Amino acid sequence: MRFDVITLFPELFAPFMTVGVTRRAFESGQVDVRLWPLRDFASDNYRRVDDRPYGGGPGMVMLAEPLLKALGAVRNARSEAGATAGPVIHFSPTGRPINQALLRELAQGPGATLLCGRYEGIDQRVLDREVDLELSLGDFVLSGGELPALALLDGIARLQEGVLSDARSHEQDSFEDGLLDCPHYSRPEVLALPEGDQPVPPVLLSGHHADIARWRRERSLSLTAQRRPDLIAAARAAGRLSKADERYLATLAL
Ligand code: 9D3
Repeated sequence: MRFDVITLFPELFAPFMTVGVTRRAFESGQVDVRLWPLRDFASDNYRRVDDRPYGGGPGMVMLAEPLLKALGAVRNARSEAGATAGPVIHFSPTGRPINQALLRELAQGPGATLLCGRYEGIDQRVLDREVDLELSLGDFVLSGGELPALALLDGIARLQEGVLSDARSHEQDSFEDGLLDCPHYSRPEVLALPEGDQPVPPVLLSGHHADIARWRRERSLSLTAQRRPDLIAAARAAGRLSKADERYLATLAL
């Protein structure tokens, strides 16, 4: 699949795409990322890409014309390469929150064109004419859409075939089953600390696979109930909680 990224800061992308488990997906072209520096599409001699907002107020607005030119160039390039157009996605604090279901959907499609905003936002007429989907990384304020775009690309890259060595890593991910992940431990068995020793929970050393699975499920349930009660409600509504899960949840003092 192919992603075309329109950004004022293309140099931010390579450092993320050349490290870690996702590197393979990017370098093999499984996830083919093309960068389009927005300033190259500016019309005037100053390479201007922003201006003051009509109606006044603080901050600057990204100009429609460079964005429309860049989007046109991307559309032509995708068409010439025989790539499906795919959706145009704009990253914005007013977008709908990115979640794992959306990443799974995009991971099965032809890719997308990613529009990274800076400043206060982009001219609304570009959104009205060209944008299919507005996405947010969550309810906090960033300085632009590049990190959200990288977050989306990272999440999609790790869903590609052959990226995670153990295929089952997907299924145990937080959110793949709708609950937060359980805690993990590795060597040494006892961590000696000034405040006292911290042993690994004995059940994990017991070799009793059913007991270990039940412990992990219960840790997931209690953590999710404490931190993300909304996810418990969603799992319950989707019929993803067993009778044993419900019995355990009923024992928790929340
Ligand atoms: C004063 C109103 N601000 C909205 C909270 C203006 C504003 C702040 C920051 C407009 C744009 C931005 C830049 N942010 C993004 O481009 C962005 C973003 C974010 O800030 N948080 C979460 N997800 C995203 S996706 C793009």
